[in-house]
Amino acid sequence: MTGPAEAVSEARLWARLMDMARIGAIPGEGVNRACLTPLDRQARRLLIGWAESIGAAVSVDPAANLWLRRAGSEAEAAPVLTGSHMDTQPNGGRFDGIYGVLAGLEALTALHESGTVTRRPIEVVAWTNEEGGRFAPGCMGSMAWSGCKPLDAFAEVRDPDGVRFADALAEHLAEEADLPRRPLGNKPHAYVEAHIEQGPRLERDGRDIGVVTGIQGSRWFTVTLTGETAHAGTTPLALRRDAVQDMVRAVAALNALMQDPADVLRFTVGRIVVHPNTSNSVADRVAFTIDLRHPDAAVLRDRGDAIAATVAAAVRNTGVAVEENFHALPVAFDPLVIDAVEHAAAAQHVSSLRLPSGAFHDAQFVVPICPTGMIFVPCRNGISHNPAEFSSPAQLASGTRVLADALARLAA
Ligand code: HGY
Ligand code: MN
Ligand code: MN
Repeated sequence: MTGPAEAVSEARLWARLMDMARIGAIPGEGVNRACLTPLDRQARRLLIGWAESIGAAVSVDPAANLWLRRAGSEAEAAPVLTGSHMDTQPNGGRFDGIYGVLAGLEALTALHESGTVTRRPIEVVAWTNEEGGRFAPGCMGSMAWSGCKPLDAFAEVRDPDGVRFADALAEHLAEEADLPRRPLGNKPHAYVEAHIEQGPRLERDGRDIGVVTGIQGSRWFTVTLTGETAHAGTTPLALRRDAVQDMVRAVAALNALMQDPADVLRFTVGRIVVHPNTSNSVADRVAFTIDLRHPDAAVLRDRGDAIAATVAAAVRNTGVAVEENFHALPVAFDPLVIDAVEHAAAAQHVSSLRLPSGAFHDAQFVVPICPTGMIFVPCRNGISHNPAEFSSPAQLASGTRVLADALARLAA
């Protein structure tokens, strides 16, 4: 009798990952599959078909989080939860997020095929909008589910085309009206999420599995500078209220604020929206994003809280508005799950390394609800949020076998 880990199929997992990678494929083997879009729904239908083929029960909650449930011998026992997200960055790769959902499905399939009965039910969740690429911030589905934020706190967030989150969600739920519903929030026994590392540690240290110890904190801001538009040819510079020039001054000042000789702090200006965005008109408005991360909550607080004053002191002649729209505190994962993952890796005779996560994940918001942890697999050169993102079939299958083993342990 094979155990669930031995029943994991590397070929089936890889084939399903490649099937998903075709939904929203972009040049360079990348994927652009935003949340709450027809592409997202096409991917979800594919997943649902596979889940139903092993008798898993499918349901959707008010935040459009998608749930696949495998029964346990004790129906009322708190389930063991795994999963990740199916949405990608606009210029994303084939593995970020979707790997954890398909690894969860593969674990359910392996449990099914090995005839393993677990006491606890096991659920796989696909969280809505983890990336925050279309609607900022990320992790809306897991924040709504965990009660970190009420779902309607996101209603008025608009995507680059001006679509309201509430409208995109309503349209999505209407398109999936045929699927059973479940309420927001439940109390799992434990949560384990499988994910590519998105960093270089495992590959550099030659380890197969990352036993994730926690996640650093993240804060997102949008800074809006408002000046006055003018003719590029006739307006003297001395009379201009140029939002682009003030953005340059503001970012230079923020670079100084965010100095860290140890290179632990992460400060990114990744999105800049300029109005009117024409070559021969002075910009009257610039909105730019700040993504600030650090493992120490105090550093995150002090540097983040200094942003508004730093920008105000740096600009010359524009109005300043700073809005914070995401604040995920650093979290430490639970020894119950860390140990289950470490023991599962040992049982699978693969090498492992304990390490923190530089990327944020939905797991960050599950921590207050139940014992939580993650499993990392190596990714080539640590590249992610990039079409070149790659993990090998063997690496992905190894992580999935450890996941199946850990889930079986926690669900016993
Ligand atoms: O941005 C992040 O850390 C995650 O990969 N979305
Ligand atoms: Mn991810
Ligand atoms: Mn990501």
